[in-house]
Amino acid sequence: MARISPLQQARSAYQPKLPPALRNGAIVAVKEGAPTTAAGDVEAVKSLFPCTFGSPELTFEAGEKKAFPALNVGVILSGGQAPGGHNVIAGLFDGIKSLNKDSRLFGFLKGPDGLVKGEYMELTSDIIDAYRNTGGFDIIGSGRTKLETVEQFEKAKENCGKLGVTALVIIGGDDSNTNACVLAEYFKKTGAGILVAGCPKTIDGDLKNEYIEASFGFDTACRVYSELIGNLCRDANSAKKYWHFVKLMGRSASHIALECALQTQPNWCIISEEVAAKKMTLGEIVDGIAGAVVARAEKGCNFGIVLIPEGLIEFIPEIKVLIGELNELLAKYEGEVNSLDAAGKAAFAAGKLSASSAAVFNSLPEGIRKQLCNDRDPHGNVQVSLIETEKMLAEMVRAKLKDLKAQGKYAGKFGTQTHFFGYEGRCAAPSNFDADYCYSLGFNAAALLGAGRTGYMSSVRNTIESADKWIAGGIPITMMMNMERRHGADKPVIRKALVELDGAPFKYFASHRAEWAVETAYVYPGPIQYFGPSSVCDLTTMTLKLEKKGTL
Ligand code: FBP
Repeated sequence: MARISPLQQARSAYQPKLPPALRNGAIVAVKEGAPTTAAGDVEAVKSLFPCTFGSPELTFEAGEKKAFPALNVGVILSGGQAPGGHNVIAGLFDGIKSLNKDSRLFGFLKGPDGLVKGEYMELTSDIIDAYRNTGGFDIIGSGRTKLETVEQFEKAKENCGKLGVTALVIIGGDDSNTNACVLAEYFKKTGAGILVAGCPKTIDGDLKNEYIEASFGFDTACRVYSELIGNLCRDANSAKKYWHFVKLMGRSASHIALECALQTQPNWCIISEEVAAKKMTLGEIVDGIAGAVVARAEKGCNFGIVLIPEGLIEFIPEIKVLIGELNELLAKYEGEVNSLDAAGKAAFAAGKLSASSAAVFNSLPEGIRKQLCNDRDPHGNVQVSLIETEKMLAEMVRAKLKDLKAQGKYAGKFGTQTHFFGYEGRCAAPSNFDADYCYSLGFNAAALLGAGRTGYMSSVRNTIESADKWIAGGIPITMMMNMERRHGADKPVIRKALVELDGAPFKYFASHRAEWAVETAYVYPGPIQYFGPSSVCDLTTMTLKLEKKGTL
């Protein structure tokens, strides 16, 4: 038998908590709310989803136990890993077994590709038990293939048919749940008899709204990064010789950076959404950090911590325009650029950009120019995790400080270390919050399927309270959609939830950051605790607390 760690062994016995509506099993009484609309571009979304658009919001209450036919369900993990994915699958497994003990669960391998290629494994109780409360997506693997062609949908239908699968659960982020919605629409339109439900996953925290309070994995990932940042804070304050520039994952929104700033109180944290709102230039961002370095140097503190959201580069207005032009160019000249290396692509693009974007492009360090021309992911996104903004900013701040020194305005020392925290947190063992939340999302997805609903996302709400007050239900995925430009064309996608500058989490940060910039006010959260007093084990994120209660 494979060796497992003592923590994993002890943790496998943890029984995640469920909302009261699901404690009797996944047969529920369904309360329908009002019909829904879309997050934007209503008419366009409505015309693309005639069969699933406008479905009502759903709230579940505990149902009476009754006979229910056995259900064959397929499950897919899609997109980037997030702590708790295995618990979603465990919850789904237990949920469909509670409907009927003969229900079966099939895991399609390596993401949506497995569904299209018919690659799967049956998930039996022995397999599920080995993965309860563990991090990672390794039970069946994940992938980023976009489901969008009729050929793919037909293959999916055929492969489900072979297994007698009449319901699918797609566990993913905004792009993957968009896939779920497109598939639900196609299956309904063609009378395939296959239901589709989605579960909100992404460490980025940007798949949320009134009904989806958090995407799973955000809590655990932020705790892991905050532990590491706290450790860096302590190291910086011990050695007193480095400024640490830390880039934090989060492709677009800055929720992770903001949450980590709230947990650790660093000297500086850039919030991309603020950069966009204030139309800040790269130069202004650099001036801000350099200002903090100078102010701390005057107090004799030649060390500090700077947090940088991974998606920053796309929020700097001049660079956003540049990336938009690059996206169009790389799509339009696909045939010509495909054979070129990154340097060749950068040279090709430089010659075709507008004058203003060419000026911005040429002002960037060579490495960043190449990184901006790297291949897009299958959904058309720039792969921001490959762009080394932490190094770029550290170098630009160094150049600025050199100027200030020459002018006699700075006399400190500036040593830097750069870090990127992303992959380190995506497969951590889920915190109690994520273990409970994920298990509930999966079990709740079984309830959605049991209730015969399709095109819904599993929704577990009121998560700021203990699980005995959690509310289970479903929200139509079309309700979260709008149209966006992808791969040079307008596509329906789930609207990303960005950091709101008038929201309580940002306001709290903004009201403290001037003090944190100059003082050494670090907080050291330490590692995730799985055993011990509830006051350290059963925490929610500060973001959620501030969003729901307005205060900490
Ligand atoms: P999802 O949106 O699929 O959850 O992925 C999130 C993420 O972890 C981002 O934070 C990051 O930019 C990206 O995935 C990295 O992608 P990859 O795993 O392909 O390197």
